[in-house]
Amino acid sequence: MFCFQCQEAAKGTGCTVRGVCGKTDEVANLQDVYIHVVKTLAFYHAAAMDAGLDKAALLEDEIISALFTTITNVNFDADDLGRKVVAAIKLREDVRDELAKAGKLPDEPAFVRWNEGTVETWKSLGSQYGVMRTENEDVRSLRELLLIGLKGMAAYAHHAAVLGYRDDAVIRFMDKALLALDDDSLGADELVGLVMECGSVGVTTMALLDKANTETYGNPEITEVSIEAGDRPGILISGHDLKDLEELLEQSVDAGIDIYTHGEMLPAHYYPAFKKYSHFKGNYGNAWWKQVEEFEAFAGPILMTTNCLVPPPSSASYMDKLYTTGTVRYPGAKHIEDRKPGGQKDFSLIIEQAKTCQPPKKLEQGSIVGGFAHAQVKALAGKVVDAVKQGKIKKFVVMAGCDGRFKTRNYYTEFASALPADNVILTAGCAKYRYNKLNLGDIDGIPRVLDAGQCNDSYSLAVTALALKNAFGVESVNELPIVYNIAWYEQKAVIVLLALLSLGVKNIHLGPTLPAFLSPGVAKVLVENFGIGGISTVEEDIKTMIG
Ligand code: SF4
Ligand code: SF3
Repeated sequence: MFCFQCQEAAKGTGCTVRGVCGKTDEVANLQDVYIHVVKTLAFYHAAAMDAGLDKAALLEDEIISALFTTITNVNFDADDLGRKVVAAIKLREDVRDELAKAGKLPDEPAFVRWNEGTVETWKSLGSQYGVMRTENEDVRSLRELLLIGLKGMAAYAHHAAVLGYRDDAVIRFMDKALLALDDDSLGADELVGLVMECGSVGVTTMALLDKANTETYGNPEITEVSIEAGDRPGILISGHDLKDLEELLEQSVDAGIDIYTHGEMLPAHYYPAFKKYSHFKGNYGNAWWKQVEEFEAFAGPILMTTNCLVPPPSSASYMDKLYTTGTVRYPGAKHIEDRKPGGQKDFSLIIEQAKTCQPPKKLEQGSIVGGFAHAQVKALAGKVVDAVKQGKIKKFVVMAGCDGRFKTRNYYTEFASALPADNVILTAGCAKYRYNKLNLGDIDGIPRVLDAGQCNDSYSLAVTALALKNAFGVESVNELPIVYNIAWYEQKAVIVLLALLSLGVKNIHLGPTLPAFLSPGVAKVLVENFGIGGISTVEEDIKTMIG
C-alpha cells in the first residue's frame, strides 16, 4: 500500500504498512483498484449521459459513492470493498451493453475495458494502481491533488443527491477529471488547470449542498446546544448525513429514548426542522478522534453516518452497539441498509437496542452556541459592520477545517486563546472543538466564535466573506480584515481549500502540516500564486497574521 491523502500520513510522507487511521494494506489496495475502476466508469458515464440513457444516473451514483467510500475513516471493510468493485464492473458492462444496443458506443480506449484478477489478487496488488504508478514527482502530486479534491467534491455531491439535488456540471467535471488522472499526454500545466477547475466546481457543489440543506431543513439559526447528558438511554449519531438524522428522529419519537449528536453532527441542532423533536437532546463529546473513550462512556448505540470512524480497539465494549450506514463500513459493525426509492432507512434495530441500554455517563456541563451560517450572519450584518466601523471588531479569523489526534493541534486552542479580544473567529468543520468550549465571550452580543456548521457548510464562510465585501464596498475579499488559519485532516478540507483559491482568496495558512501529497514543485506553485503558507508558533503567527 501507499497512501498519503490525509494529514496524519506516517512520518509526514505516507503510510506504507498500515494506515495511521487503521486502514489495512488489503483495504488500501482494494481502494486503489476501486478508484482505478471508477476511472473506467467515468468513460461510460459520459457516453451514457450523451446518449440520454436512464442508467447514467446509476453510474453517477456509483462514481460519487465510490469516491466518498475511499475518503479517510469511511470504509475499513475489505470484503465489502471487494463486493463493491465487482458490482461496479458489472454495472459498467450493463451500461456498455445498452450503449452498444443503442448504437451509441464510442471508440473505447484500452484501459476502460479493465477487468483483471479477483478480489483475492486485488488485495495484494501493492501500489500498481495507486499513487506510485506515476513516476514524475510533480505530475504525481498534481494527479493526487486532483483526485483528493474530487473525493471531497464527491462527499458534498453525495449529501446533496441524498436530498434530491444534482447538477450535471458537477458529474461532467468528475468524468473529465477522472479520465485525466491516467492521461500521460497531460503535463503539469494542464493538470494545474484541472486542479483550479476542481476548485471552482467545488464552489458549485458546495452551493448545491447549501441549497439542498437549507431548502430541506431551513436556514441554520443562532442556537444554544446543551452538552449535558440526560437520564434516559440514548442513541449517539455522528458523521454528516442530515437525512439519516431526520429519519432516526422521526422513527424514535415515542421510543422513550433521546438522540444525541457527536462530532460533525453537532450543527444539525442549528436547523429549524429538527427543533420540533423534544427528544433531540444535545451534543455529547467532541471531535471524531476522541470517540473511543466517548463512545465507551455513552453506553448506548452509536450510528456512524459518514467519516470519521476510528477502528474500535479490541477492548471496546461498544462493538456490539456500533452501527454503520451509507458509505461507512467496519468489519463486525452492524450495517443499516440504504433506503429504497421513496422509502426510509429502517432504524428499528438500533432504537430497540437503545431501550435496553443505560443512560449516558455525564461528561460535561453547560451549552455551546452556533448556527452562524450565511443567512444568520447576513441578518446580523448591520450589527457586525457597525462593530467593525466602531473599531470593536478588528479582525475576522477563519479557523475552519478538521480536527485530528496529533498533539501539535493544541496550537489551535492556544492560537484561539491568544487572539486579541477584538477578533472574531469564523469556523466550520470539526476543527471548532479545539476552541468552542473556551468561553471566549462576545462583542456587543456577537459571539467571538461564529460556527457556521459542518465542514459541509464551509460554503457559508465564502458567502459571509462576499457579504462583508459588499457591506464594506471593497473590490476584493483580500482587502477585508479577514485572515485564514485553516486546519485540515481529510479530503473534504482539500476541496474547501481549492474552492477558496478559486474564489481568489490569498495568503491562507494551512496546518498543522502541509499535505504530504504536495511535491516541493507543486507547493512552490501554490506559494507563488496564492501565498499559501504553513503555521509556526502561536506567538509568531499572532504577530504575522494579526499584527
Ligand atoms: Fe495513512 Fe491517512 Fe492514508 Fe490512513 S488515510 S492510510 S492515515 S495517509
Ligand atoms: Fe471532521 Fe472527519 Fe474533517 Fe467534517 S469529521 S471535518 S475530520
